[in-house]
Amino acid sequence: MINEYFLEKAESLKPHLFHTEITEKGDGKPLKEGESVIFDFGNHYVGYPRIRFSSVGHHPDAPLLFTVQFAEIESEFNQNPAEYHGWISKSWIQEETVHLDAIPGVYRFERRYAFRYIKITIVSASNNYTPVIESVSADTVTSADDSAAEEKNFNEADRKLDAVSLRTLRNCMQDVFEDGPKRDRRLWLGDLRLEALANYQTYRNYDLVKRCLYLFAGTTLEEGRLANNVFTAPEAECDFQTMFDYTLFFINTLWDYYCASRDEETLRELEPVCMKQYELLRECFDEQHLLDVKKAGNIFIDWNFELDKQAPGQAVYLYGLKDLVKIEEALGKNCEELKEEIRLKTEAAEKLYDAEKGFFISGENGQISWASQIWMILAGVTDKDTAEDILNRLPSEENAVKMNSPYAYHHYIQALIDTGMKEEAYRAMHAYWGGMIAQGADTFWELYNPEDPYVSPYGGLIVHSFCHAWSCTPAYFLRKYYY
Ligand code: RAM
Repeated sequence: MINEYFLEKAESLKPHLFHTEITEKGDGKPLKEGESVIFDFGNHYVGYPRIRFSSVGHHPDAPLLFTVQFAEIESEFNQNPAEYHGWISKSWIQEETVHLDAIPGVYRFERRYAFRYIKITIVSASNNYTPVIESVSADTVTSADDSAAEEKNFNEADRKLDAVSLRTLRNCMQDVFEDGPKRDRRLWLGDLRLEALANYQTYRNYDLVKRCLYLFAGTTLEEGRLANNVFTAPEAECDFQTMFDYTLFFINTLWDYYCASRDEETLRELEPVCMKQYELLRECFDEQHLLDVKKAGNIFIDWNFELDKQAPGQAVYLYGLKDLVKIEEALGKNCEELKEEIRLKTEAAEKLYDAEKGFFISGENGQISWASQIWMILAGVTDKDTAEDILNRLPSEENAVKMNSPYAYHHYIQALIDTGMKEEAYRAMHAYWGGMIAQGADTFWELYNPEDPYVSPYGGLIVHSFCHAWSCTPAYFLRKYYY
């Protein structure tokens, strides 16, 4: 369903893009067929590259054919695109084979790329000339205003963590808050929520969050259900898929936006969208008030196919509803019914706590996972002491299903902080995100499991995004809780 009024609002909030020109010079060496050269720009960028060629020998009498690969991290070049057979399209692989007819001349890419490294391989020239790469440049873009993020008196390790987080967020801030500028280059609800939180502490581009909220509200599925992501080109249109938890996060994102901006008009206009989601999702529970995962459909929580989603799903529902109460109260509405719903679902959630095991369990097989503990704590199902006890014992619980993404880790850090375990949170944050930095990350990655570096929900690392916005939240934590 398209809501023209909401989409017009979103359109009027289109961001200004800041452009920066970058250039790396070639070494002047003529390149024979089959030879390659890698240009390193020293940091991660998003933009439109161009390559300037000259040649030695006679006047070029045949077009130059060459391949260009763009990599966010250098080890992407070790992955062979031909060996990727995963379920996500290989069209995401950043590789092009192109012709240049007039030399000397410049080849310009119309498509936007995300890269630090650009590798050029000569496929074919002719016997009468040899190409030379004069330079590789790019018109780089972001809607983040670099001058807006406040300088803080960070120690060295925190400065690095913050800088890589900012680079990640900045490069995902384009026409909307993208999930990743390499892939999927679009607006996802779960990602938006975390990007917005980091943005309030850094670039403070409130209008971009507002635009994204209106894009979701302006393009819903039947009955007004929010999709899990929205396309913005050629026209705004939502995807056909939903996720139970992502739908609820619209409520949290709107509330966070209101707290940061105090924009009551937006709160008022989008409140009915939140209520609609509640009306639709409250149907997904059984008579015991427990989440019926079949009715709930897709629940994301983390990129982990082993994970049982019932307990964390139940908790995310409460987490969403608690912010819905705040929205209703801020608008002076009666929310007794909502509070009763929270009471019933909390009672049911409490029953998922297995006193013998000392953990929340999920699903028919009573699975123990990090995600279940974390979400139950975030949803306020436990008291502080129980939360602290759970979080203290969790790392040594061998059988607990672990986390694969910085997205899941974000919630772990938040749960520690909410429980008053700020020091543990600080250490965990440095250990995890610092692990990516130790491997040379200029921007944080979509997936990172230190114990399983090759873990991939897609079937290959070559389609992973290595600048993924949901991993940018150390900047949020550091700035909000530590400085
Ligand atoms: C990935 C996207 C996005 C995430 C979804 C669930 O494909 O990149 O970051 O929100 O999955």
